[in-house]
Amino acid sequence: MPVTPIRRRWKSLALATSAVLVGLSVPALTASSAGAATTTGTAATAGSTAAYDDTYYADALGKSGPALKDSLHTIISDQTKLSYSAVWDALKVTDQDPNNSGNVILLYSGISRSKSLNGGDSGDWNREHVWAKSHGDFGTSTGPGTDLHHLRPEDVQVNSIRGNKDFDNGGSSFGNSGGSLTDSDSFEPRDAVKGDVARMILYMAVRYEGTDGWPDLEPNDSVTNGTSPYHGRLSVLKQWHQEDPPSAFEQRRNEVIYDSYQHNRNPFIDHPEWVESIW
Ligand SMILES: [Ca+2]
Ligand SMILES: [Ca+2]
Repeated sequence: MPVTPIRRRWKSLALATSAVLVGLSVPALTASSAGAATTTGTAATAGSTAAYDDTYYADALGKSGPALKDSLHTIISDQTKLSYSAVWDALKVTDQDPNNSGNVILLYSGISRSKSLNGGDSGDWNREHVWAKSHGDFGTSTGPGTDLHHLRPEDVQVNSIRGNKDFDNGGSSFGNSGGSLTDSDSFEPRDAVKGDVARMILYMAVRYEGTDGWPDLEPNDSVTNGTSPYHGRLSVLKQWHQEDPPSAFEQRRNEVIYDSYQHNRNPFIDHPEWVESIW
């Protein structure tokens, strides 16, 4: 039976609060992992910022492992797609600084920078592909290269330093790092976005299964993936997912993409326990 997503308004606070209680009752009862418990607590504290409606996931609820992944793939593949040029304006909304509506927050740097400084010069911010676009070589035509769920504003030079490295622990600081580290073959984001990065990579793995003209993207435990459609390191990403559960900023971002742009969701922000179920 096709699932009809319920397009709940972000600003419907009363409805949102009740949706939190209803929506989270299912994972709270069925999952016992520390991640799920943490997230339930976070969501309850955060109130309206954590709201979603589990009707969206109706076909996936109760499933696990490959069956869950397959069901989520079907659900989240029903989406609107953006052009690469449209991504600029979308990021100004999805990544707006909660404390300054004229700015965006840069993912790895943690810097708040003027929305108007989007571009390619030193001091500008540009469109970082968290799943490095060379991993599968999908470029920037409409598809995975324009999928807002893994695109984030980042300082031009920091974006270049990250390059197409896999994610792993370790390395040295650099200019505007914000606490992020890098070495010759990997990149470690600052603590506050480690889980965000993990959930973005795992979203891409479920969304892109090689069925729609794009490569089948999958996580693995390597830091030498090059142009293969893989991204590492899975064991580290899972650890980061546990250490850094979804924040209000990340949950709002998921809502904005769902409500205003792509009309699909990152399941691992809504149901953190599904990471362990699939991987
Ligand atoms: Ca985070
Ligand atoms: Ca995949």
